Amino acid sequence: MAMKIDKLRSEIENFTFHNGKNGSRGFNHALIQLFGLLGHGKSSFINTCLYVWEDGDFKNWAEAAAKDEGCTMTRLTYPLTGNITLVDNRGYAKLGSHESGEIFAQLGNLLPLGNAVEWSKGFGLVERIVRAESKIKHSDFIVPVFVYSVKMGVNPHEAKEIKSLLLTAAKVTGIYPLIVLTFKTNGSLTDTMAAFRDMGAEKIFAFENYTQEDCSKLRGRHEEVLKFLSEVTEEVLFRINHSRDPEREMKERKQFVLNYVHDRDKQSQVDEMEKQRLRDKNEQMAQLKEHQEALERQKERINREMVDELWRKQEQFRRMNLADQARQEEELKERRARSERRNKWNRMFRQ
Ligand SMILES: Nc1nc2c(ncn2[C@@H]2O[C@H](COP(=O)(O)OP(=O)(O)OP(=O)(O)O)[C@@H](O)[C@H]2O)c(=O)[nH]1
Ligand SMILES: [Mg+2]
Repeated sequence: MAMKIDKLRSEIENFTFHNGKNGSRGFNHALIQLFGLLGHGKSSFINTCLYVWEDGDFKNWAEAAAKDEGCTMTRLTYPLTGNITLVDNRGYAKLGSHESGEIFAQLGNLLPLGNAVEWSKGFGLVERIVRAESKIKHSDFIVPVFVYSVKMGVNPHEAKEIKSLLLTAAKVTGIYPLIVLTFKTNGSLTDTMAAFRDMGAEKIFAFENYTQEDCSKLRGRHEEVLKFLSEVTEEVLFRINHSRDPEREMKERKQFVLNYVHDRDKQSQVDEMEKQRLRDKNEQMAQLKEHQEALERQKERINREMVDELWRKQEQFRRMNLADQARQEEELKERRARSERRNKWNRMFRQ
């Protein structure tokens, strides 16, 4: 079995673009560009590859996060052989078009290596692409590798987003991304594999990454990693054997990414306008409601005032009535007294 590992090793070791049927086509370096969501194990996968390749002690080369969230902020390179380099990347928080503009520019080899990755500021991406032109090595050949954790599972909505991300990545690089599944024993590997197959992925690899806590060398794991790397070299050779005009393809890719960024910016302007319209509408509704409430309050106040007034009038009327009654009683009393006095006089005269 050691034979198999040795064979894979020498395949990777001996890989050079000059093995291409039509020569190197101006390429001399394969960049294995990892991309994917935050904390899915990109840096750990680089550690795993370097650990297997160096075959020494485990080192946290790519500084995989101590916690589950991940932490890479910069696009850093890790040379494997003289011709193959692994490129780590900042993971994105969610699959969204803002972030993918940047990733497509990277995958199209339109941005320089070693720079900080700013997902949220899609603004200025075109300028950065233009400024990077002089720094880009046209001899670099990018192999896209999408890293996804089995632990996370794939729901149908995500599957749709990932599928379109992978397809765009394929358009930009000329290679359908290789899929690296991590955390392979932490969830349903079969379901995740099936989900990626449904998206159209053909090369799917599954790993349990070597980590600081889990780094005792396992032959199976070593072999899987080497198989992955040798697959990358085969993919590259196939691609350069079948590519007609690398320079023209590069130009087309750049145009594609620039169009993508342009469309995305236009879309986000449209979204912004729609949001503003909704905000205006909500504000108008709120004003209308306030107005109605004020009217309602006024109506209530007037009602209350009218009731008060009515009550006051009634009270006044009642009091007037009482006063009248009292006066009448007083008069009656007086009349009685008078007639009594009269009677008294009369009686006195009659006697
Ligand atoms: N058990 C297990 N743990 C893993 C595996 N891959 C990564 N981890 C752990 O998951 C955490 C995140 O891994 P990272 O490699 O930092 O993830 P990342 O994709 O580089 O994250 P960002 O750089 O933020 O995008 C770390 O604690 C790793 O040790 C795996 O296959 N199995
Ligand atoms: Mg990382």
